Amino acid sequence: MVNGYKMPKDFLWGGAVAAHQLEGGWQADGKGVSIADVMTAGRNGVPRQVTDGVKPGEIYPNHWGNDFYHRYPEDDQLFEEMGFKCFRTSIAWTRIFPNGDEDEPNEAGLKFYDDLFDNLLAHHIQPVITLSHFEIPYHLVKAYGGWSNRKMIDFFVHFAKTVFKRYRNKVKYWMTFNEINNQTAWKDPHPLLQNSGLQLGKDDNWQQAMYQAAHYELVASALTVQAGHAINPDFQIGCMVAMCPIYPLTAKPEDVMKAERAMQTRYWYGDVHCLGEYPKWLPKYLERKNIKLDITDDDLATLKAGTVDYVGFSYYMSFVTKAKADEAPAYEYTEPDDFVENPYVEKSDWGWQIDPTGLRYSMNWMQDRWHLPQFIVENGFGAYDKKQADGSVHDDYRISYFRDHIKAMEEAVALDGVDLIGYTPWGCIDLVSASTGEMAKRYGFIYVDADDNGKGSFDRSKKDSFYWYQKVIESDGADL
Ligand code: BGP
Repeated sequence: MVNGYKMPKDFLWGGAVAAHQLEGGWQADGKGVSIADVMTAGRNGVPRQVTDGVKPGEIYPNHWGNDFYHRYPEDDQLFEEMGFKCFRTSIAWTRIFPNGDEDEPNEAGLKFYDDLFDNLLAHHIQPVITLSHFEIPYHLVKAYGGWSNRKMIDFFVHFAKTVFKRYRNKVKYWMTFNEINNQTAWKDPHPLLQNSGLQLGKDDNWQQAMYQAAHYELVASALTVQAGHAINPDFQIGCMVAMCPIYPLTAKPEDVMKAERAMQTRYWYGDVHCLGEYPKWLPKYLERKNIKLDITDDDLATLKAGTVDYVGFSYYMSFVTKAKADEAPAYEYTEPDDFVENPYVEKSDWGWQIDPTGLRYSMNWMQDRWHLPQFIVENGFGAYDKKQADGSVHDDYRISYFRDHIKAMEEAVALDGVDLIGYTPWGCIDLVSASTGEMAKRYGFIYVDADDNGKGSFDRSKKDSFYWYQKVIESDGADL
């Protein structure tokens, strides 16, 4: 029914990346050490680890990324050739404040983003900026315990105000914390703890620590939204939620209740960001778990006054859960313990369940719950690509993933009335994987000749999906 549907002319087609996964130049021009710089590569079943400083003999893939720091003029050119209207990246906090707690910013770091944004704009591409994408200054982790400390709010807001003022005429769309909700449901150790910089010991009450960190991040986000609007009333400042809808495995009422609790556990962050308040079930849950949080009345007023302008979200897959035998009446959801496989969908080589309908379902769910415009700021297919001698890559699997998801996105807009700002596929140019630290898990339309150990020419070449996406943008999404 929606075949040939055209998205509006001002729809923001583009691509997405994050500073630490592609820039490299980890010590360039006065940059400080971020938590991403002390994250090892995950190898042979061993997950990525945060080491106490940079250790000789370890592999730290974020030190080189795909060398975007030095090669962005060539990359921006390729993005323009694909027809990008926008490019989502993040600002590495440690380029601006190397330790995170300084008063004065590092001018060379600010200049790097000035040059990058100017170059993008010269190519008719508007930057879309995430303030915190899985990296905080490592000094803040060591000296303050990361987001376990209320002081982080001031450091973050100071960073945000600094870049808001500097780029007030270059950037309109901002996001505060990348995938903020990928914290509370996951057990330690998990690489996404990079966001919060928590370093938990085995005996720590990880839920206590994560809910507290989440609260401080949400307060920081709300203050940031208010500060941004004061600096430029035209700013659009969003949240960024990792959206993986969770289905019940069966129609058994206990499974349905479990899935509802799972959705609450993963998406209450969105309630705070968009509605300005904690959902009613959460204090009850914290009380049962004996979790006591430092939340002041001022904090609650801040959350109410700092709601976001739009919902930015990533969508890769859906999850499924089912009730355990003794589940009722508490129903508690933890990842990955409560995952079960969906018998109806295919999976990627990394076990990510492929579910385009889940994207449309999610967009409807968020629209009904949060009543805000949406921006799909990540979506994509990680795969092992094979480069041919002439540099080409025949990635029909990626094209088919995108075709199905863009179709579902267009159905949500055309048939369900979702107000959608844009679509920026993840890793539009190959970069380092956040979860595994591999280069081999590739998402790009543009191939980068580098391996997991940072060896290779780093030359760029166009995959088949490059030409396909070019055609999609050119036809406003009609020609899939
Ligand atoms: C999201 C992150 C990105 C990104 C992507 C793909 O969780 O926001 O940073 O990397 O997922 O994940 P991965 O790189 O682990 O395949």
